[in-house]
Amino acid sequence: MRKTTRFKQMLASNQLEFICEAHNGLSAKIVEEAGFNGIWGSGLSISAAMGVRDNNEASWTQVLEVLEFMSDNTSIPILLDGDTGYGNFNNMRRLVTKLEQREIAAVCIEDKIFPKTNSFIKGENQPLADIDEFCGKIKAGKDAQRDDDFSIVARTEAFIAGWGLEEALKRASAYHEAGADAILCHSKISEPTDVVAFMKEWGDRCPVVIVPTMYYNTPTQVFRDLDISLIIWANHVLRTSIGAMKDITAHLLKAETLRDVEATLPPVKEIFRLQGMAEYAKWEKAYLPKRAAGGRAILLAASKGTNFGNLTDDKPKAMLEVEGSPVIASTIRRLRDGGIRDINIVTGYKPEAFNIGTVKYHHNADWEANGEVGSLLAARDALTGNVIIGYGDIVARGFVFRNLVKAEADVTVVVDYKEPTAKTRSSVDWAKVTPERVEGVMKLDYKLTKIDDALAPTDASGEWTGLMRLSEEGSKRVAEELAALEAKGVAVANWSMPQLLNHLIEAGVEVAVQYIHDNWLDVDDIGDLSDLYNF
Ligand code: SPV
Ligand code: MG
Repeated sequence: MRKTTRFKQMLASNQLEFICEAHNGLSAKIVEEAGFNGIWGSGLSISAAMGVRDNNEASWTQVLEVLEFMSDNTSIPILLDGDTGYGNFNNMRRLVTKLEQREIAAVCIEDKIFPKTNSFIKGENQPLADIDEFCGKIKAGKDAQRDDDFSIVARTEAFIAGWGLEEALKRASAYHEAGADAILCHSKISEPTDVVAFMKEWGDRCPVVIVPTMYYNTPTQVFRDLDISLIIWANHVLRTSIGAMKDITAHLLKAETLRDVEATLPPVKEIFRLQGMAEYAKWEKAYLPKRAAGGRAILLAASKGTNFGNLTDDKPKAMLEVEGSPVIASTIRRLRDGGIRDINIVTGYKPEAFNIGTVKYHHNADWEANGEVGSLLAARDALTGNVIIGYGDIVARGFVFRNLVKAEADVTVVVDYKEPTAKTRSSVDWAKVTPERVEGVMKLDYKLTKIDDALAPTDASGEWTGLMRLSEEGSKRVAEELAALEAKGVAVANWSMPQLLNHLIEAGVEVAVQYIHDNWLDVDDIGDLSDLYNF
């Protein structure tokens, strides 16, 4: 059912209905969730929430913008407090059109002069509109509406301005005849005397709306007995929030801690719920391309490094600095560029030397005795989901990580296909890859068959860089293999990473290869460290 129709039915129903004030998208939602069947778009509250006076200081289009958020965020009808209609008959026509476009169900206009002042501020000093002029405004609004069920509530300020019952009735009759769908009879005294007197004379000519802000002590049954149609709780959400905001700010200023506060507040996830994040998540799933979840990285950085002399007296080689930045920081920066945020470092030698923020540390206490897999096991908790595993002393260019993140296989290793004679090092993880590399063809489906540092360089397909990536499935498989080996009593903690990879291959796991050429460094000695200057 349209919001206009629902509001019209509320006016017509023979039971007393209630609507509650809201002043923005959030409070409107809260009013709806509370169970109210309608919202009062209060001029006082909307202007106050903007930090301005209820004197038409906010332009009507600014009010319209707030209403749009309120309407978009709710399914119940909104009755806008349209002040005086923001001008003459012509402004009223345009207002009704714009309100209908935003699915606002109804507007209430009051018989004062633009720019108005709130009724509770020197109400008796405020001039009332000329009756005929105001009737013309009502007619113009009714003629402008396209939806037959859009309602115009005419509000008389006769009591507020001190004119009394006779004037109120005269005006209400004229407005009713001009086509108003309901009369709002406003009063500022603490007893319901004005509305009681009005209702006695008015009878059931058309629905009557009241705002009992000032005669708040009146039992609601009095209004039922009077056959009032609709009660507006006009400013109570705003006033409550003013109280809450004052309390929290005073407390925080004084306490200088959140400790006593957190448990008293709606949790942050309540904000997300009210913002409709659940609905967002549903559509994100439907429309956003599945991004390879960035996942995490585990960097094995337990070893001291044997070729750096006294440079590694107080820190491991991964923390040796080049131009003020540790070796491992360079890798972390590039991992982050590749979308990896959850970075895990396994320490061993001199763990206290690591001072890199926003990473998680794991410690391999047995780093001297066991092997690289021992370090991996120390970070076992992180071995889930998509994981890049590397060493703390391997530095590679950003594209290497960016490509690796996108790998589709469950296990992927990065192999440098440079000719094996390029550099002679003490221990090289030669990789045997199938099929044999075809020059210039990089897109082949290469698989690792073995890593073997005893392989004759000329028999190798390239050198394993020490970098690998496991998919969610891959890390699950690796964790299972490790657990199975441990269960069999295999001292798997003493294994090297190549041993683990060879074991996986033997166990039938396909290990995909991403080839690169150069663009990485294994920082093993001072020479490598100086290469990092230009890297
Ligand atoms: C409002 O809520 O802005 C109203 C009601 O117009 S009152 O403040 O009582 O005038
Ligand atoms: Mg108002």
